[in-house]
Amino acid sequence: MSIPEALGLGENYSLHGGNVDQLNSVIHWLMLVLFVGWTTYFLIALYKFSAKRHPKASYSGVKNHVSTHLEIGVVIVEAVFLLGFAFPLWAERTDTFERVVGDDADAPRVRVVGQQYAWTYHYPGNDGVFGRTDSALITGSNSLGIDPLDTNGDDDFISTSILRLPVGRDSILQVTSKDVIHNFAIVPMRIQQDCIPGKEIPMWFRPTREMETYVVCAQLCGEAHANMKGSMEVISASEYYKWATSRSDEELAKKQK
Ligand SMILES: [Cu+2]
Repeated sequence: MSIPEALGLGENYSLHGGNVDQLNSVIHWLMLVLFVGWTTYFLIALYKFSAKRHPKASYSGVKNHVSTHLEIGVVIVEAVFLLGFAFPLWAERTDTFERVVGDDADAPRVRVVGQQYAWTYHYPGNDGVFGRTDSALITGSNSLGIDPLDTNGDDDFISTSILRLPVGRDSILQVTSKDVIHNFAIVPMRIQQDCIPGKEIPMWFRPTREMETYVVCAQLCGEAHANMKGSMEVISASEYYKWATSRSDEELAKKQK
């Protein structure tokens, strides 16, 4: 059984997810080695230095430096994992999204807005540009505060029930929140990101297979946090663009009435 299986992560459905699983596995094996090592040391110490064998305590203690060297070794190995592997792996998921847009101007982009206790998805529509949003413009009928005066927003559409993305394309999610800190997590895609009010944080990934799954909130955000689940669907690119175009046309027709 592999480590991701043992952790109940399920199958990976994203292009980069193999690297996340690999790092996760290596870290867990390292922790197992440390756990067994320190437990063994603890048991030996209990036996060797018991009150029965040494009724009088030694005040000079251990003279050699083996444990110091061991600890420095562990710190170095952990620093290499963190700085050499974990940071670059994550930077690739967030900091390089502009390169994705540069390579593929049509790359699907979705604003993901968290609020207690639901997710709303804001698609930029056919023009690929999000309309300006302002929390001061939020009303019952304009839940994301899209500025009606900004023409970029005329063809924007919103999905409250489901996040749809095309298979085999790099998709960029821009994650934010309307109230408290949430965390948008898609476990089969091996990706997640904190949603912070006032900030829009990008993350991107490429789904490799068509699938239906769910997204969750991975940051305790209030009493109904556990209900903060949403559906997600990865569909063929042609189906996706057909859906997105028709939703966008609908919105535009509504505004031109
Ligand atoms: Cu939450």
